[in-house]
Amino acid sequence: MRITDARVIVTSPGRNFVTLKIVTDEGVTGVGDATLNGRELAVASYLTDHVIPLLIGRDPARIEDTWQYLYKGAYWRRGPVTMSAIAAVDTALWDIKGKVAGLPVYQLLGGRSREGVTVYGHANGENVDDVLTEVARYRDLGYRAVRVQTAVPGLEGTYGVSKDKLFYEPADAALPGETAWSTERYLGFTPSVFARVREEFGPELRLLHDVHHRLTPIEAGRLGLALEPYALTWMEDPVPAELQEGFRLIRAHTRTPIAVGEVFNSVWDCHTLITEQLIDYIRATVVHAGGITHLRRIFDLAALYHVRSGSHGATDLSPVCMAAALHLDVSIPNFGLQEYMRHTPETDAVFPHGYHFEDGYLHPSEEPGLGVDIDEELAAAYPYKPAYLPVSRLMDGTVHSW
Ligand code: KDG
Ligand code: MG
Repeated sequence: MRITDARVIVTSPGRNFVTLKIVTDEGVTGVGDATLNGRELAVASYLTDHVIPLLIGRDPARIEDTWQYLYKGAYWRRGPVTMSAIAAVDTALWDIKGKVAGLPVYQLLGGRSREGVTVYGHANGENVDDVLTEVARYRDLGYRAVRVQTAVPGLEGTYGVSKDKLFYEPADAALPGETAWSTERYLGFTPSVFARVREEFGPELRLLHDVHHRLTPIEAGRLGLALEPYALTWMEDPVPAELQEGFRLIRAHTRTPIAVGEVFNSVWDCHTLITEQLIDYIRATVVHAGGITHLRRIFDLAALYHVRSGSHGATDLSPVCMAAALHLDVSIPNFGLQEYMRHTPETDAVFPHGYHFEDGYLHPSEEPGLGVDIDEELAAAYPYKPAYLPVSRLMDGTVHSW
């Protein structure tokens, strides 16, 4: 079997998605997600101009060799654009392999390690009463884990607190919007939110919180300590993670578990975090961390050091990425949690898929391959729209971390 064609499909059914479709001489096709929020066209060009010409004529069965060829052969390694492009190729090749074998991809990864994939949703609100209503909504939908975010009083626009419910769309403007940040207000307010949520929902519901890289390590230590009475499953992205050693300081000050990795694209972004046991959950994804092949390598390393998976699954990761994530989630030994933000009905129609939610769990498709496709005709009805993530500024106007 040979690859005869590969095409990049950019579509915006409510938000932008980039999808690679690989076609073979035997008519078997595979899809891979290549969406990089706010930088979609950079990955589309990387694929079209630099990767697709190298794929034509290759044997689609040689997944590992193709990965190594694209990673090592290009001289320029890593980075979100390169790794999202490699991820798209890798994911599409796993899809083809599953279809050729007549098996869902998780069977090729060793088969099931669990019955379902436990997911968490986002409860967010403008104030504590709003957020309590949202947590109740997720509990009533059957979710066993909920991420809780509340607008910080006195701040204009808190990142991660969306107006939409069930969806989450932070890339909302043709040029970046701005949000304000005050560490003092945030640290003073956030523990009181979790006190109310625990009081209302009891000890069993798993609670999570995303700091969106806004703190320094010692501030994160203080927040983690203040949150200890409310037994969070994790505190996410407490600090920007370029300085992996910085997490030693957080660890020294709190027993609140730490999750990080949604912006990581390689095992080299997290090897110190994992091997020094500075984190509890690694949140890297199929689309941004080199596909199923590389993400599995990261999860295998993590398993040796008591670190579980907790993959990012916001709406900017397409249903193709979600389908691929679920095959990994259900098969690896050290699965922790999977984020699950629902897609809009328009997105679901463009990406018909066989995975489904039931009773707090997502279940991968049982169809051969990934069990997801793209309706190219429908996709063409939604042209690309520039959309940026907002920039955060401190109260004095300084550009702040995100
Ligand atoms: O593209 C950025 C979003 O996916 C991100 O802000 C979502 O932090 C996020 C999360 O945990 O879902
Ligand atoms: Mg996050």
